Amino acid sequence: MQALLSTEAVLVESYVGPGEERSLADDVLDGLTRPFKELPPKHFYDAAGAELFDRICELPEYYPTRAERAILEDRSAEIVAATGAAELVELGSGTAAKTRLLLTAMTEAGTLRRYVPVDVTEAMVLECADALVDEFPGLRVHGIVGDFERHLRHVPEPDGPRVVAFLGGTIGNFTPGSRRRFLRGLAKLLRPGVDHLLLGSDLVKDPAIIEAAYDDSAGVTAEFNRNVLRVINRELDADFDVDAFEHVAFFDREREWVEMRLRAQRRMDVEVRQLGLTVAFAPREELRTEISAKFTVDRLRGDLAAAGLELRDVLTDPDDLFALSLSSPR
Ligand code: AVJ
Repeated sequence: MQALLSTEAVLVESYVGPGEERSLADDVLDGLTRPFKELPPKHFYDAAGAELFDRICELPEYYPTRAERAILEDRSAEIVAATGAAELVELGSGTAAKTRLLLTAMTEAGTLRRYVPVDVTEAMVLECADALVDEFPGLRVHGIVGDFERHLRHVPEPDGPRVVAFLGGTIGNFTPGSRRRFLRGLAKLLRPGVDHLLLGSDLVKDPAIIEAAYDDSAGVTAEFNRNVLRVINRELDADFDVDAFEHVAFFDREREWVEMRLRAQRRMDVEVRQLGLTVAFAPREELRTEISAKFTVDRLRGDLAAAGLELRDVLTDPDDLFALSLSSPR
């Protein structure tokens, strides 16, 4: 652990150090040597990828961000009243745009004490800590620079009634088994009878609406998808011809998830020099880059129950596009 900043109001600790890049190397070695090629979506988000994702959130077709914000605008006061939250722990906090709605409601209820953002991007955690202690007088921030899949044990002991927020629908990026395992890890941060999980989940709906959200007419999602190849080219000295890959997005009705893939438009041999690896692509061969699961309330309840969590409340937007759920350990 490295302490990056420590003042009266702000403490930021980092758990990502040299050697952490292994995760990309391991995922590429693992994922590109399989019979069905696959990469985990977390490597989309370098600076360019984070910017492309911000642009996605503004697209007319991409409804989840707007729908979730609408729920928070409407119901934050109710969430705070139901939980008595004094502390907000946020996983994948980013710029904390939607967080402010919750922190404001906590201020208005007179309960706000501490914000604990967890994010892999050091600059994000430092900048948002700095901004938030200015915006919310008396707030303390304990930031964790780390991967929410690996560093949850570094989240400090609770300081008052806690809400752990995992927003945006990112829970959909996990396959069903690892989703339940991850939720079990989250449940360990919560005390029965006191603390709550606030989980953002995209809902099952007309596949045409979902597919448009992941294949927008301006082509921003396609660029976001291809960006993972640029990350690999730069970080692992690879030579992907990025423009030779076509963006593919489709809703799998049986599994109730949307998949993004990159389809090779011709035969290719790609060198990943840092790994001493040559990866052959057949014409039209596809590389899966993301799954984003869509939920029914029943499925959500089942996944939470498997993690020892009981669903207390489901809040949706007027069009039933997206859900924020409140649950607590049994
Ligand atoms: C950030 C994981 C919630 O799955 O909708 C947006 C990422 N991928 N467009 C999602 C994403 C394509 C997004 N999450």
